[in-house]
Parts: sequence; structure tokens; C-alpha cells
Amino acid sequence: ATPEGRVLWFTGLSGAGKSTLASALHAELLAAGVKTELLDGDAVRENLSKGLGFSKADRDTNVRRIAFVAGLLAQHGVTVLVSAISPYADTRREVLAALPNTAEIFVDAPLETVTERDVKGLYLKAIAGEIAHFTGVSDPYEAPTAPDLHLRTDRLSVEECLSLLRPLAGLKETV
Ligand code: GGZ
Ligand code: DAT
Repeated sequence: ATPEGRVLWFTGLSGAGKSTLASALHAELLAAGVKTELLDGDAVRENLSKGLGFSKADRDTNVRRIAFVAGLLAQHGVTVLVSAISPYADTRREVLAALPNTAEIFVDAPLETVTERDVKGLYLKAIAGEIAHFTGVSDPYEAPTAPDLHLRTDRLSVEECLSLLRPLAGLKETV
């Protein structure tokens, strides 16, 4: 039987660095010949979760769908990297408990930092009241209380974060 793959679950605010870190780690895993898949919030919402919004019910549905696919992939020995805000602690706990070999990775930067970064200009709109239910501004984010890894991306470089992530993905710490 195929040994079960790992599931690395990146949670955090928009702009905290989930996609940057998950996609860089995905590229390293591919280069190392490891079977891996990236389930990124944006691509998931364009396909698997098309039509879902940002209510608690819709976010939970989105997170449960991602977890379902992650579980199927992991059963086939794939290392799965999930990048989704996944703001609700109870839902994260529930889906992670049902998956094999999971690591909860808290990608953390203060609201001030993500607002300054404003990668997609969404914070400016959210603060202006143009986007309702925006995580961190007008919608909750329940931070993990005991993550397997807590990355302060306002203090650590991408390279420093990757050094901490590699062992969780089964790679050597330095490349
Ligand atoms: C949060 C929103 C919202 C609202 C659109 N709140 O930086 P991004 O653009 O690419 O990441 C955000 C993404 C969030 O989707 P997720 O699937 O990760 O969320 S969840 O896990 O809560 O289901 C952001 C964009 O969608 N976006 N409106 N209101 N983020
Ligand atoms: P998210 O996927 O959480 O919405 P992103 O990866 O799209 O976030 O954007 C994160 C931005 O922050 C991106 O422009 C890179 C920058 N950044 C600075 N330091 C970082 C670090 N240590 N880890 C990840 N991203 C970092």
C-alpha cells in the first residue's frame, strides 16, 4: 500500500504569505521528485468552490471541500499543501483531525503589515467598506492556539520560513 502523504495546512490572513510559502515549497518538492499537490484558495474558489461566498457557512464548505480532496490525495501518498485563510478554529480542528500526518502552519503577520502590503488592493477596499465580511477587517480570524509551526512573516524572510517548513514537508532544512 502507498504510505499516506502529509498534509501541510497554511492558515492566516489574506496577504500573510500563505501562497508565497506554499508555492515555493511546492516547487522544491517537485524538484526533489516528491509527489505533491498545491490546493490554493484562489484556484479552489475558481473551480471546486465556484459560487461560494464568504459567510461562515460558505467558508466552512470551502474548507471541508479542500480537506476532502486533500484526504484523497494523501491516501495516494501525495504531499498536499493547502493555502486557505480557513478562519474558524473549530472547522480547522475538525478537518485536520480527520486527515493523516497533518501540520497546521500559522502564517502570521499583523493586520498593520498585511494592510501595508495590500498585495491585491483588497484591504484598502475593505477598510473603505467596499468589501463586506473581509477577514481581519470586518470578519473574524481565529488564530491557531497550538499550531505545529508559527511563522511571523513580518519578522522572518521567505528563505527563513522555508528553512522551518522543509522538515515538515520531509525535505532537508537547507537546499
Ligand atoms: C477574505 C477575501 C474576501 C473576504 C475576497 N474575506 O489575498 P487573496 O484574496 O488571494 O486571499 C483571499 C481569498 C480568500 O479565500 P479563501 O478560500 O482562502 O478563504 S476561506 O478559507 O475563508 O474560505 C482574498 C479573497 O479571497 N477575498 N473576498 N471577504 N478574503
Ligand atoms: P496570502 O497567500 O496569505 O494571501 P501572499 O503570499 O499572496 O499571501 O502575499 C504575501 C506577500 O508578503 C508577498 O508579497 C510576499 C510578502 N512576504 C514578505 N515576507 C514574507 C515571508 N516571510 N513569507 C511569505 N511572504 C512574505
